[in-house]
Amino acid sequence: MGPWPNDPLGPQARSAADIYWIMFVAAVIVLVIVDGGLVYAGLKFRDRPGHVAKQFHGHNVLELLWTVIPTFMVISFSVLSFQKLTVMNDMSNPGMVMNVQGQQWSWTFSYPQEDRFKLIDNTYLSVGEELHIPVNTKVLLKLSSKDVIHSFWVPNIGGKKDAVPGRPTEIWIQADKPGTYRGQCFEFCGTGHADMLITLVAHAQNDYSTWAAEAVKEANRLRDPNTQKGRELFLSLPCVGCHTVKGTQAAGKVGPELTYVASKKSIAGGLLSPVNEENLTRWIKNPPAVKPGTLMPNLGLSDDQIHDIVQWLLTLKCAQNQPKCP
Ligand code: HEC
Ligand SMILES: [Cu+2]
Repeated sequence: MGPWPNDPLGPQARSAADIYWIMFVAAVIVLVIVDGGLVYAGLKFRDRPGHVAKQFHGHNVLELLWTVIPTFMVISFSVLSFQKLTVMNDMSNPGMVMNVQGQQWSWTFSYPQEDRFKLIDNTYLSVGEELHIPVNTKVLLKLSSKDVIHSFWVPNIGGKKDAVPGRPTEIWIQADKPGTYRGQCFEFCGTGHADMLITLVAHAQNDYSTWAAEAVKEANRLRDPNTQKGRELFLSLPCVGCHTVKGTQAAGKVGPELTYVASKKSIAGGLLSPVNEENLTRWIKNPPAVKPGTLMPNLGLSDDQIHDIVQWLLTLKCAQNQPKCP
């Protein structure tokens, strides 16, 4: 099912869904009794030829019942709500703590200052677009905002909290099973509000460190001086005469555009897939050997040069949710 609060996939959402269903069922029962009684009374006691409507004043038992029962119901709902709220607002003993910042119009997720998230420039992993958590772990999110009020909400996982500039707020989330959950900023925050999406990815406990290692490698690639060397090399070679990379002076039209090459499913017209270090290296090393007759020549680069160029090409990714991704 889609992002829908009544399909709870975590304890936080379940608390809210439980109370929703209890109140919904109670409301339906009240509706049936009250409207049923009304219709019944209207039909049975109505004024009609041969029948004079009964005249009476007050009915102690009935009045007592319809005062006591609703009072009891409202009190029970309050107690129930407070009970659930205590669980939902219980920030104690998180398995992991993260900082989440909202800005017009995206979220930035900063991972804990632990070795597994440490980058080569001694900062810690911090990424936009996707929030990755391990399953069955209580994750505390410290929310903040750079500009206006935003609101963090992943319906299936539950909990909804505003991110307010200058006033830190907290929320905890937990996912029952691995998967990708969609969310959305829930506070109108300007023209880009509708596109301020959240992708929450829950990993099985043992997959989480694999993901973390991969994400750290990815982030390090952007910080690696060799990647910069690869970019300069690419721009100094005939590559630019044949390929376009937006944001650089490479504007060639002979070969495919490489602006988001690392986000493509395949390269060389589908011959090489996925787009990873191995396949890019194989291609650039000797294109005609991979695809005889291709218009891209073997440029006779050294392994080091190819390595640096490939490291840079791997950073040419399309941010998720961007409209013009391949
Ligand atoms: C003479 C023009 C030419 C030059 C120079 C050239 N390429 Fe290419 N390149 C092409 C063409 C044409 C293709 C499409 C090949 C095919 O699918 O048959 C291609 C494909 C690619 C691809 C795969 C892209 C995709 O989406 O399929 C990559 C990556 C690539 N080139 C990188 C480079 C790099 C890096 C250099 C410089 C070291 C370079 N190219 C130099 C023409 C060129
Ligand atoms: Cu927002």
